[in-house]
Amino acid sequence: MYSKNHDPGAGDGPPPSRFKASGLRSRHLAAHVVVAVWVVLALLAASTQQTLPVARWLAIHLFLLGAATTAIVVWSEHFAVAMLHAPLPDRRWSNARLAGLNTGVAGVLTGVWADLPVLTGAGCVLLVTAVGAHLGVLVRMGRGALGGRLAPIADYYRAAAAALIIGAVLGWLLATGKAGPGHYTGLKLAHVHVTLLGWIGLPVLGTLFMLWPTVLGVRMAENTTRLARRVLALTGGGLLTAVAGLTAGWRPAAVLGIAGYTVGVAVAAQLFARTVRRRPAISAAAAWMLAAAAGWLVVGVVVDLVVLAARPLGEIQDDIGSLVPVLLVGLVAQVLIGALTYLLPIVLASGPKERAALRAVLERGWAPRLVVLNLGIVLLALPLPGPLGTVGMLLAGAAGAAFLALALRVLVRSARGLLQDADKAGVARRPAVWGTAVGAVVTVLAVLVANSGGDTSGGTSAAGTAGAGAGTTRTVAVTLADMRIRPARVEVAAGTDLRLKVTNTDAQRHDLKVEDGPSTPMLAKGHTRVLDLGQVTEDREAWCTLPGHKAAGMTMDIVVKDDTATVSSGHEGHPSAAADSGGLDLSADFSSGWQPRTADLTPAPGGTVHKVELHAAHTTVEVAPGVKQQMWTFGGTAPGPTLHGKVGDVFEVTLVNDDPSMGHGIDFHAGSLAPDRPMRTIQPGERLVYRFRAEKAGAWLYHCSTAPMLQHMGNGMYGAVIIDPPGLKKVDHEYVLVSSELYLGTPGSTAQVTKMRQNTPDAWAFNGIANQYTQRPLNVKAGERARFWVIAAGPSDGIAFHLVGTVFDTVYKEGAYLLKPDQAGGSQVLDLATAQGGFVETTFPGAGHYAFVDHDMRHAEAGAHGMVEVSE
Ligand SMILES: [Cu+2]
Repeated sequence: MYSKNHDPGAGDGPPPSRFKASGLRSRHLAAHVVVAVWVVLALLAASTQQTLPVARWLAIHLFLLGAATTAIVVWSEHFAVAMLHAPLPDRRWSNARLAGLNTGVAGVLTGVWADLPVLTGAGCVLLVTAVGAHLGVLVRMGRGALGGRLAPIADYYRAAAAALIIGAVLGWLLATGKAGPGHYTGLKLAHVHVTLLGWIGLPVLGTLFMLWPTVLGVRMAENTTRLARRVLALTGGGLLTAVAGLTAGWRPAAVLGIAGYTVGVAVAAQLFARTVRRRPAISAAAAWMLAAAAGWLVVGVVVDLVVLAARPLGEIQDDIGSLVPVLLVGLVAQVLIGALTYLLPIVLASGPKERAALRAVLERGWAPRLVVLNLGIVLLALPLPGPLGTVGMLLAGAAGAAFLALALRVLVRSARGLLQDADKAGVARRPAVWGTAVGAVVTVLAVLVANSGGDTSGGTSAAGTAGAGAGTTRTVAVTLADMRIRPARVEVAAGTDLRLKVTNTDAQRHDLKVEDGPSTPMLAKGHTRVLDLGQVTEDREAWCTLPGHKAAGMTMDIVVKDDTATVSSGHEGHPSAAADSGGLDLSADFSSGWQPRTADLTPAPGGTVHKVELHAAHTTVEVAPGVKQQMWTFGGTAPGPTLHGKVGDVFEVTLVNDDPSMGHGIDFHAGSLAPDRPMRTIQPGERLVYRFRAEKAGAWLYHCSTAPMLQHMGNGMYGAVIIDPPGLKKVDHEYVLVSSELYLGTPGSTAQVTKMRQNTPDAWAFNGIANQYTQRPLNVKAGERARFWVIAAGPSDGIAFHLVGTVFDTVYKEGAYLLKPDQAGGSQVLDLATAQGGFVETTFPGAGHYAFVDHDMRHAEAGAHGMVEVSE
């Protein structure tokens, strides 16, 4: 079929085969050398996966964006010419497109590797421009061409080019963090699907309609044209639906789209199966490899469909991610190897004799290679323990390297032929080229082998999480999830030996790299590694190295503070150093961007059943001006969210333990039930449903039910449940103030626990933050009526709530009114023992600044202080 085309670059007279033209041959040769170089680089990157986290990304993109894209652009243009019976496009422009494409790819890869977003963007623009031009050529080719029964196949290449453009734009959004953490998951899934199933899958599928019968040496089935059109409608349309659905985060559309794609692949596979005849194929090696590749495509899309259908998008990233190597090796690498085994001899040979010789080289040992490759893929695909996965990678890598060696040999042989054609002097360059090729392959294998055993050494760094008793060692628990590193900021005194206990609680993999310091390997969900930073003397940054994750906000600041007052409490073994609150400057400014916690009571939601999900976790909070402290939280805040309802309402609280390091439970004072099951401690990752009916009105405490409760409550695990008494009148303002003590320092450290036991808090607080309403007062107007719900969360101290300059005309304490407005007396203080609650009401007589305090002055002067600013 190739000889049908007239080649304007072929010189005088129609050549017997246009590939004989040395210009075209050398062009294809050059293109394949470029492909081979990308593959070698990809193998090198893959072999360093354990040591360089970005290497996995780099390996995949070197292979798909470098090698596969170059091959697809070269071959799709080539096949489109053949199938449309179109004239060859201008060679110089073809070369320019290819050069632009490769430069763009190099720019994107270097940009991500070196973290240069501008370069990534420029590379992306160049890449999209080159592929756009390629698409333009394919479209124009269709217009002027005679067409043929294979013409629909060119549509696959057009659709594929469009898919790469979409994929590149999505990839750019991801790599530069423009996607933002909220859309990251959906965009990433869309990117993976549009590139793998669109850019790679569609041209492979389209080409197989023609290549499969050609390789088998049989006539094409009669209905191929019709079926090819139908398959493209199913796969292309399905993919578009799926990508739109994934981008929008709407799973049903994604499932529907991939179902369409799967049906399309099944229709094509059925046609290919029917094409098989009982006669020897022209190249049995190529035929088997293509068949195996098509098989992996079927496996890939079916698994993808099942995963998409079964689980929410946020949870499947890792599952889809593990499909990538399978499709990469099983489909793409195998199709490349199969197609090249058949096509390279046709392209490169100048006659039937040479073609047979080249084919013999490429098919050498093909059956064992096929078995080894696919065995490797099976090991990679199955969820097997680490060493077997490594074996799979080694097997697949060995099979790939073996073909690469054979292909290089053929290319070198052909290049030598070209050189001899061009320059009759015929300097034999074989030894030099061979030496380089063998060197590259040996290097790859050596690095692969070296890395396969290196995995065990990583385990040692996970040992020893305790501070070893050294006075200045501090271990900070760090979690990676939702495109965030928590805490986002760690403050230490200069010279502290800092250890980060890094846990990934996310469905997708992350790592943590410390500037000029150590980094964790890729951590799967639930995996933990300890990073020992040694003595920290200057500020450093840490981040997740996965492309796009840092830009999307996965960063952490390690800040060295000389101010020992707020920090030394974090040290083990110095309980007295900062035990008094004298070190806190409560009149200092809060950090810029700090927001007070609202004191407004949110109106009770409608309905009588309130469903709430509370996540137990660690959160770093600015608990006093300029003082950040790791808190143990319900729902990310301390106090946790306030629940509000009326008598008879049912609360269905789902507690989820997101804390990777310890168990938590919950106890709602507002309900009465047997504590045994609902108040039990749940372990990291577990959840429990706590259902209670609020039979009685009141201001109730809830808190963690796990021992030691002093620590769990003292570190922030408490909150309020407000159940309105029947007939409660509406007022102008309704506030909730939960009072508590603050204990600074590493949660759970000896120093902090000692302060809790001795009841020597660093500060007292309303709603978790010392003096927050002193600096950001509550605002009311003169004459307005306000209700203050107060709960004493402790863990140890009660409160004497007083509002300077007012008299309470209403006092409701522990389930009953002590005072109502129609009574003659007034009230000055709402006294609450630890865990009690109630409310008071008052009206503000005129404009001014009314402080509210815990009238225990030790507490008021150390943070239990706020302000109501009354305006006219
Ligand atoms: Cu707890």
